Amino acid sequence: MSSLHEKALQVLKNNWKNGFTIPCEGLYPFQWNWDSGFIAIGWAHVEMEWAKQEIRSLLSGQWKNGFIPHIVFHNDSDTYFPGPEVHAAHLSDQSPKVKTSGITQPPVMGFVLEALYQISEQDPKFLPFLEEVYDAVFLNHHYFYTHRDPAQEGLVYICHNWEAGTDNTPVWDFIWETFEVPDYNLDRRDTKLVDASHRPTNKEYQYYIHLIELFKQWKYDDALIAQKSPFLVQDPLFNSMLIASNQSLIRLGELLGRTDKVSQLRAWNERAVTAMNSKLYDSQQKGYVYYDLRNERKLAFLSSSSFTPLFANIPSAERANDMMTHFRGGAFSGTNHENYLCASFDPSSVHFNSEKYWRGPIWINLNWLIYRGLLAYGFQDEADQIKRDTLGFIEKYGFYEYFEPSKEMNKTLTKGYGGNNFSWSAALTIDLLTNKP
Ligand code: 9WN
Repeated sequence: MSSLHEKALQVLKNNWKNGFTIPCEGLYPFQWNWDSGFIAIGWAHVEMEWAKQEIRSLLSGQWKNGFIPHIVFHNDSDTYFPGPEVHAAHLSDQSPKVKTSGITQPPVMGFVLEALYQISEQDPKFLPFLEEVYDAVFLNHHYFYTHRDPAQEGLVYICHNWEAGTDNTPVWDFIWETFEVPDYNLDRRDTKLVDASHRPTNKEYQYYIHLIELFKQWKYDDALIAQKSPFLVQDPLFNSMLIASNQSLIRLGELLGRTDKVSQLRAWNERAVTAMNSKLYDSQQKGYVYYDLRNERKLAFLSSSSFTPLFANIPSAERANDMMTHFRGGAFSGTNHENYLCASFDPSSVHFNSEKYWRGPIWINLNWLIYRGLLAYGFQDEADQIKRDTLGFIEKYGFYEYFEPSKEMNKTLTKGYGGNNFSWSAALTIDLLTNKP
């Protein structure tokens, strides 16, 4: 085991709380949904039982209707705002006994299950675990396609920026412009724990909290949210994760003989891929963009999310090739390749900020998704580059939450941005180091 691998494992071990892994000590002290998916992939390489346990713990927070929350509060902590009392998920008649939030995150669990099975080298001993959790993950997809797609287009919406995972992308600025928020009393802890200039502003947090307050008024009723939420967006990353997970659940369902579920997944998936390509692809931007369902307009901005459809086999080979211009002396690489891959927001945009949470810095999970997508399409050079850039950051600075894209600025930097000893940075490093190529 290389020393980087050992260091990564140590980060995961330190963040393991006997049954689940927190993303980051202090900053994120509970179990997070998509973090747990990436973390399980890391655990699977070293301790498969812990990977399984990570997923079981997340699913213990699943609601009766199949919804999986973005946070499960198994434990108490006073280092995070907003905690369980602010989310107040008990207001919904669908919520479970354990405390959870009432919003979700990108649905990675389907493809994570398949990744675990591959890491086990298709070990038949893994199948009982698949049997155990398959229906719960299927039910989650059923929830999305029956509660989050009012026009039955094949694309699901998110109703909160924290559902996107890319929580403070400049794209949300254009949603915030469309409504007013009261002045909430914020009890933020994040800005005391890490450099406040890397985090969202208080004004932005007012919007985040206001949406939660609205959902609570509506008792987290999906029909009311669809009817009234000022934030209702079809997001390219979120839908790509659902589509990639559909495809994994189809393959795993065939293995388990779940014929009816496989047929249903195929039907959802076919419609979803068609809708992604017809509605969210922007041929001028050469990438997948956002659709503001509430205000019926395209938000044609490029972010790292714009490239994640590669991971879900969505674009045609020709379209995928067009998307590569951004990495070949285009906006994301920089004309003279002055940026590392892949900034979380278009570096040529006036809204780009290289240091601030999701407004420009590089995140390891997005890089991992794009790396896998590039490989799948045969873009070997770009895949090699993004892998090199990713591991280069980790080797130089350690397991930070996000990193500076500009090569010039990196000459004088001594650390990454946001939290340190961040679990998915460690887990996906293990995967990148272990998996060939
Ligand atoms: C809100 C845990 C999470 C990630 C998100 C990341 C950040 C939370 C926050 O941390 O969001 O969910 O409080 O900022 O943006 O992607 O899952 O690591």
